[in-house]
Amino acid sequence: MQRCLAIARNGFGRVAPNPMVGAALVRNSRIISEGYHRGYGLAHAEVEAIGRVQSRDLLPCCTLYVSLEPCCHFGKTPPCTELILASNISRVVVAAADPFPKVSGAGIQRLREAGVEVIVGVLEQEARELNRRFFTFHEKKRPYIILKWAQSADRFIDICRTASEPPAKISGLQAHRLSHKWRTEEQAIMVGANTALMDNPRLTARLWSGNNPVRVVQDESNKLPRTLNVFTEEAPTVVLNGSDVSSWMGKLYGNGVQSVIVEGGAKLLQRFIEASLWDEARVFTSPCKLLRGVAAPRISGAVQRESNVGDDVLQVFLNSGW
Ligand code: AOF
Ligand code: ZN
Repeated sequence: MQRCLAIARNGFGRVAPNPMVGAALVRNSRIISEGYHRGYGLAHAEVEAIGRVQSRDLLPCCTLYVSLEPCCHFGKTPPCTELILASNISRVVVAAADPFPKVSGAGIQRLREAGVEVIVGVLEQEARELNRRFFTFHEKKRPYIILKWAQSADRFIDICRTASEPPAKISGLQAHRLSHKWRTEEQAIMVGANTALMDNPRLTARLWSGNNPVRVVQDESNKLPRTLNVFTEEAPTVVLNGSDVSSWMGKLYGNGVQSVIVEGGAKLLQRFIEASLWDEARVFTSPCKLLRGVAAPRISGAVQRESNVGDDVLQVFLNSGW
């Protein structure tokens, strides 16, 4: 199963909104074939693994390991359960049940009813963590929410200023680059109206190669001029008008957005924290001091990891934990 999870990761950035899935066929304690979901709309992991077996006669005495419950529905591809049954595989080991409503336990049930021995829950935590965006989206009916900001050593995220002055430079180039990489990894990026006005950000991933996320701006009073950089043609932009965090997230869910990275400002971030509507927070702390300015959001939650990124310290907080 560890191998399944490792190869599943190869699909990162290519399979969304589908999950990353890996599969392996084991005979006499050895992996004789493996495969992973390579891209949205392409064959599922089980199909790849089964299709690569040298001799189909070997299949009945194999155990199929797969990091997600085999599907039993017709989507862009036919159901994996039927291929497993047609292959006469008698034992299947699954890491985690599929939360997708059209599957959701029915794949496991279909196999069991057809006489296949199915074991569920091997490395389940790891499998759910790998596809935390997909699981959050289907189980909580909202995107996976990542909060991100950079603060000075004395916990300010900016100086007090007018829109004609540029924002304070807090973190270094490496942190900046890493945050652009993160933008390519999520489906959407969100900021508040004030940040859109004051910083006039483009919210694209210019310092990394990959897709630009959909830009989401909260603008309660519809005051944002369309000449701002968030409205350029580089990426689509969605404007959210309400004032309630959970209804914004409901809107994004309705549009199929599985993950969002929220980059400020402090007030908007604090609203997510107060509503406890966040999953991960990534905070850069720089060695510089501002002495006064806009106070950084206050967060409580376990620090999952801490590392150095150039001169900055990156802390990752988890809210619920996977
Ligand atoms: C599997 N193995 O490798 C994957 C699964 O439109 P489709 O046919 O690609 O189906 C997409 C759904 O199938 C997706 O939402 C998820 O529930 C499941 N993905 N299932 O058995 C796989 N990628
Ligand atoms: Zn499938």
